[in-house]
Amino acid sequence: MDYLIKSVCVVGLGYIGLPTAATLASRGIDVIGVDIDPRVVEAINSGRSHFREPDLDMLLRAAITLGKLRATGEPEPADAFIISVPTPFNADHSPNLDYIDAAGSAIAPVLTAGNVVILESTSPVGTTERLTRRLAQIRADLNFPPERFSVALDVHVAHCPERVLPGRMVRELIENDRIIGGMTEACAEHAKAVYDVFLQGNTFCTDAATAELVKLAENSFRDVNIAFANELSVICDELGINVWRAIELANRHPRVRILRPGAGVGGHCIAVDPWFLVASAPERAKLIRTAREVNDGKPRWVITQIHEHAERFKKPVIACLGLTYKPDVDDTRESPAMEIVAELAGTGRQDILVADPNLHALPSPLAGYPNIELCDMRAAVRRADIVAVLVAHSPFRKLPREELMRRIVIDAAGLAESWGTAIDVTTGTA
Ligand code: SAJ
Repeated sequence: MDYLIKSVCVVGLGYIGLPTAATLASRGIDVIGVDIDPRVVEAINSGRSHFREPDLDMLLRAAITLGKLRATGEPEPADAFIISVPTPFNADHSPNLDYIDAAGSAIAPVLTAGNVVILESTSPVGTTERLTRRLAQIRADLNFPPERFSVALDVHVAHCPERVLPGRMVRELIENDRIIGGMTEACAEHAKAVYDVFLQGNTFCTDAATAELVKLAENSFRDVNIAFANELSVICDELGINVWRAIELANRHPRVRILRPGAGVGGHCIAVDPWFLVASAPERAKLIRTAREVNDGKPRWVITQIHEHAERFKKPVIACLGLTYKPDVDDTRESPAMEIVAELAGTGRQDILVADPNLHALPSPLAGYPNIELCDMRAAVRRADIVAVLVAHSPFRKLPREELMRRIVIDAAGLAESWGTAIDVTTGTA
């Protein structure tokens, strides 16, 4: 069956919703973007993205200028609905589905027969079914998918998890393969019609629960692999071995691909999603839980290393290089570097100089500390007793080697190789 998609309502204009909305609009679809934050709505309607992402501003400006994208606070009728709202976790690591529930309640009144509703937010297994039940409850006049195959549905529902990498979203959105999990086969086919509008990658259809699990498995796979690398870095430090060199050599094996150790795992995906699997099967998800714990423990280990070196100074000046959750982005959410800087500053025993080429101001959680100063990376190194490299931002590679050689360098990000080896470097780099 052919499904015609002329208009799409995207609920949640964040890191995924906005690039998706702009991409659909760039292909001639009439897109209504919905966000609960009026500042976001206003910025988008004036052609500005509220976060930095390569090429997104250009795409967005074109969509707004052509009149194909309009942001608003309330959902409006459309052929298809895409829900891309956050799925955080609660204090006990259980998933918080409030935003998805709220999005379901918001779109339900404007649904009509012939619609498809797509959940893109990363979700615990069973969430698409939960969303379907909610929609069916509110709209008893429409026929929604039951758990088993059915015919003559009024509204199709599917899960199509996003997979784009921040920093490369605009390209990956079009090029990456996508998994489409329908509540029924027809639901998956209908959702596929939406992605056929812009997708160059392949689509693979399955059921909703499998699609939910696949997305969680992808991010857990990466988390487990990074935990392995982080554990190796701690072992290597104890044995006096350069972990970066060791991993580089191990990866020369054709079937070995160890990821990079670091100051910890941050962001709103890899540090969050594995917990959804743990919450679904707490007794079974042993490895996945341990990986989370290993990665969450890494910032503390880096802090201990810094403190050990700081002991020899009366009031040490510590330059912390990098604050964001990963290299070459401006996103500090769940950033291990933020955690490290806050903890170091909190002791009050040291002055902290923070340098991050992607940030123009200290993020609010750090702004209140009197002993943290944001400064240029070269000035930070020049003034510091100890240099802690927390994020491998590209510009740090150009730091003058002679300046670094006169300092204690604690390299949690693996940049020492780019400065040459004759630097007193610690933390898993020997
Ligand atoms: N990290 C390491 N070592 C590595 C790679 C990453 O310590 O070798 C750290 C990063 O520094 C960062 C964290 O892990 O703190 C996550 O970074 P990332 O680049 O691995 O992933 P995200 O969170 O930016 O995006 C991930 C991607 N998932 C996968 O690669 C399987 C992306 O494709 C997903 O769309 C995204 O999660 C998401 O939204 O789920």
